[in-house]
Amino acid sequence: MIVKKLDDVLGTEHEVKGGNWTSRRLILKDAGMGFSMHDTLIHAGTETLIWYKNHLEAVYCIEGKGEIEVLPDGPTYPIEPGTLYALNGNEKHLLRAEKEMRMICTFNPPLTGLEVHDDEGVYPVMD
Ligand code: 9YT
Repeated sequence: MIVKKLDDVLGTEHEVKGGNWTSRRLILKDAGMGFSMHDTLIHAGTETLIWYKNHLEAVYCIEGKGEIEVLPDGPTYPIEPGTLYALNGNEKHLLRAEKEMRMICTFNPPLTGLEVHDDEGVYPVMD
């Protein structure tokens, strides 16, 4: 069994700063769960291009306010606490935060821990 607190991750290599966001990675591939789980802050006033070609991601907002625009033609959905979105089609998207958003993110396959986005907003598959 794994029991962890956010404080255990803060200030370690698993607090990953991606420019527009800070991802606090709580469960990673080495935990053997088959998914990773992150407590992620999307900083206020930012717009981020993301395209997880190699991963499925589900995101649950617990704080803040923003929106997600599916590319290339929409739609755009508002995000507030209690909103979940699941990128079950590897959708390319723009994520905008009006107020800092705190998001619980799960990835399948799990991240190994140190991934950051490339220019297209993609995470590589790390083995
Ligand atoms: C919500 C989202 O996709 N944010 C970008 C960071 C990423 N989810 C992560 O690694 O926590």
